[in-house]
Amino acid sequence: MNLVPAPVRVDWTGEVGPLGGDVRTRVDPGLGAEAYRLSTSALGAEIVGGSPAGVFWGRQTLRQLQGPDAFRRAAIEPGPAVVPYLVVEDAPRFGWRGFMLDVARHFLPKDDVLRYVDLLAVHKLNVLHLHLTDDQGWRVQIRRYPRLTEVGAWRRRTRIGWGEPVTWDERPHGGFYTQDDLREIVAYAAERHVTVVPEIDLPGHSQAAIASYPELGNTDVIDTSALEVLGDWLINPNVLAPTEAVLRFYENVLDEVLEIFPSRFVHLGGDECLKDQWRASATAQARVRELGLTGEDELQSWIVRHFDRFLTARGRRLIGWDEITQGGLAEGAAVMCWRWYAGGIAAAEAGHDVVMCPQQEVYLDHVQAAGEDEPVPFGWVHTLEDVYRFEPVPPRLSGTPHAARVIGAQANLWTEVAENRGRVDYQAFPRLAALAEVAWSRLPGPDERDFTDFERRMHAAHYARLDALGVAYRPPTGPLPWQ
Ligand code: TNX
Repeated sequence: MNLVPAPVRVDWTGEVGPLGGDVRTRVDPGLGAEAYRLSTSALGAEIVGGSPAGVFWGRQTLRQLQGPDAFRRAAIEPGPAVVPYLVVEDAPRFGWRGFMLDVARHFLPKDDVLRYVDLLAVHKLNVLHLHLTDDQGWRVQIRRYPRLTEVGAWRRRTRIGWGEPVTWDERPHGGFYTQDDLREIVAYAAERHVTVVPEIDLPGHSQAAIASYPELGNTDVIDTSALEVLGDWLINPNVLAPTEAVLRFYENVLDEVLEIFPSRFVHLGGDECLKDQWRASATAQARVRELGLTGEDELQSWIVRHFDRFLTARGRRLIGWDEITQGGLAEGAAVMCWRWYAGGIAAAEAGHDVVMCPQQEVYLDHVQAAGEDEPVPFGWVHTLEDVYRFEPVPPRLSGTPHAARVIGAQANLWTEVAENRGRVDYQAFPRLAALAEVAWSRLPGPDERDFTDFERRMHAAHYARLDALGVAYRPPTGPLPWQ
């Protein structure tokens, strides 16, 4: 079979023929929520799903059986596709099969985001995590605070890549999504059983917000009115002030964000918050004393706990990068583990849900081959094979009751060096296909995984599907599309 993701069970009659007239679908709640059973014959296809999502994933498999041309926007061959006559019974391993797209470092127009929803759905990935705010840009319209996009969505210049010496693209860059744009993305994704999880990063990675509203920063330490939306990368010392006024501001922001995004999980960042300004700030230090905290880590934790309660009271759940475990993890929070596995393991053992996306394994902004021919030499080498051998449940959790706390796997694509759709495609594919199979299928352990078979299926079918979809992936051989 040439399926990506690989099915749990396939009974093939050995016959191949035209797919008969109709595709009948029905929901049987007796199956797992996202599970499906697909049967094809000369009489047509039947898809039984445990839910509408299950039916939808069954449709994706049927499309795979129909051949690469089924992935074009319009049919180029008349008549019914030839398919194998078979029964597939399939169900996902994880409920969270995610892809994070950083639209803050480089803005991607709405159409490109919608196209990514389609690409996720083809791969049976069901979470699009949108990194909407960072030092370099604020991309979501907030009616109450218009300067967040009037000022915060634009920067004067941009560092080119990660190279030294630093060079600049002197053209302004920016853009944002209106609330209606985002509602459209959410609705389009929902039709494809993809949940859009918004990320509002705080208290670090907030310079675009501070440049828009200087009172959000540590005004007793630096002149925040002089800050601009950042054009450089790296970790930034300009973080939010830990004051009640800043909490209120972000509550108001979140009120509007929750109206747009129905997703149960809301991502509040929490990564790479440098605490130097808090150390130097009399206001922050007074807050540490007043709350009886041991230091700045607990101050961050206090902010996270505040928003954990805020979101819980509204029927939502907070998820954040694994730094939110520092200083004590908020009661209801889930952890997105990016710095190796330790933070995720500790959180799972303490009973918190965890999504695994370690930068050592699945950071798609990192290069995908050693040598000279990658466009920007950034990060560790993660080949297609490396991503295929990514195991979201680490050995220490495997076989224990805590393993169930790992609710999913995700690949992250930061866009410092992926400045347009072509570059995003190149970084994402084909590695996202490997991640999709890891997140969907119950594969053997990393060392026993049959990468040769995966590669064979890529060559036999999946590269042709990506071609039909117009994805500018990194080809296994030949000239590279970025050149
Ligand atoms: C770390 S991963 C970051 C991002 C960068 C990325 C580059 C994470 C939570 N923070 O801000 O873009 O490294 O790989």
